[in-house]
Amino acid sequence: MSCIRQGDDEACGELSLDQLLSFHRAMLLIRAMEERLGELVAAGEVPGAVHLSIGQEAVAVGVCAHLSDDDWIASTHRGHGHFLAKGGSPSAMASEVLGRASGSCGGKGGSMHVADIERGMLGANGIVGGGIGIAVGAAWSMQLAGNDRVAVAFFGDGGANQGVVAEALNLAALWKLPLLLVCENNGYSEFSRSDAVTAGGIAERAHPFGVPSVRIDGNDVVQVWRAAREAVGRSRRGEGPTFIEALTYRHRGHVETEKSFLSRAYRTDDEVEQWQARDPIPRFAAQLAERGVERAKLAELAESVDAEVARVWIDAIARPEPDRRAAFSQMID
Ligand SMILES: Cc1ncc(C[n+]2csc(CCOP(=O)(O)OP(=O)(O)O)c2C)c(N)n1
Ligand SMILES: [Mg+2]
Repeated sequence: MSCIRQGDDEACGELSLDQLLSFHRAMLLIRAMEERLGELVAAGEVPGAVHLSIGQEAVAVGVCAHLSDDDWIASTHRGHGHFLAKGGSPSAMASEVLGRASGSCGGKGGSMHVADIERGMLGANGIVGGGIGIAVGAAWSMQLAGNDRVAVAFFGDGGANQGVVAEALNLAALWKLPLLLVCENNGYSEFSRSDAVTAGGIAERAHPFGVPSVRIDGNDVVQVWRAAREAVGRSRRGEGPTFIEALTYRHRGHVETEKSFLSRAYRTDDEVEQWQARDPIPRFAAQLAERGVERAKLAELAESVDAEVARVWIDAIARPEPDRRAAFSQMID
């Protein structure tokens, strides 16, 4: 955050004011979409389990800022942020989550399967670690095609314990695949603390394979952007994979309905409050304000995002469900 000047739209050092504001807008969009989604879940309007990424927006935004529609990402069960940061349509996501025919997968997938092939979003995934092998395959296909595209696998600290991570590191290192492994370490795997189920450091797991790795503050969008810039650059130059461990926190439960079946709390109010104080969005807004962006401009941005999001959900709710026969049709020929 060394160089932001109001009115200066040229790249100033690393990032232009326009880019910085676009990061802020993208994080606000994810936050507002998921906050409304949480309300709809509570109102019983949403079929299937819903995992919100509120608090983790900076990782999706900082990484995807480097990607075009031609690059691929594979996501997790907590995938709305990845979908939106990759350019997926908020309307198509809202419809999908509500099981409407206008959804990005025709309403067949729901929250855990939001996908948009045109935008290079290979899908959220209900299988923990399931996106990792898919991203390796995507990276290999791009290497075979001889282009400079990259693939990103997002996964959690729980996902980091799946065997496929070692397999991915091995193959990607050996074949120098254009792959980013991005572990969103939010400290929990469902209701288990990471330190109760995970041995040693996660970023360090890349070392034996000779894969460069870095542990970063995943609640600082510029820090994420910088780490991803280096990793994406390396992959585009044909220098192989990078492993990023981004430390972050989910403000909400593992799954929206968890209070209805959990008998006791698995994290303290104190801990949640401490992380809320490091919320990536107000933190970034404060950095922007410090460097001269008027608070009124930031408020205007937030209001316009809120208005857009309200319209998106109202429209999606009014959309029809799929025809029953669509259950037997394929999405991709
Ligand atoms: C292969 C597999 N094992 C177990 C589960 C059940 N499960 C769903 S989410 C989850 C926790 C995942 O934790 P993490 O990877 O840290 O992601 P987070 O929920 O924290 O974003 C588990 C164990 C599953 N969906 N798939
Ligand atoms: Mg986790």
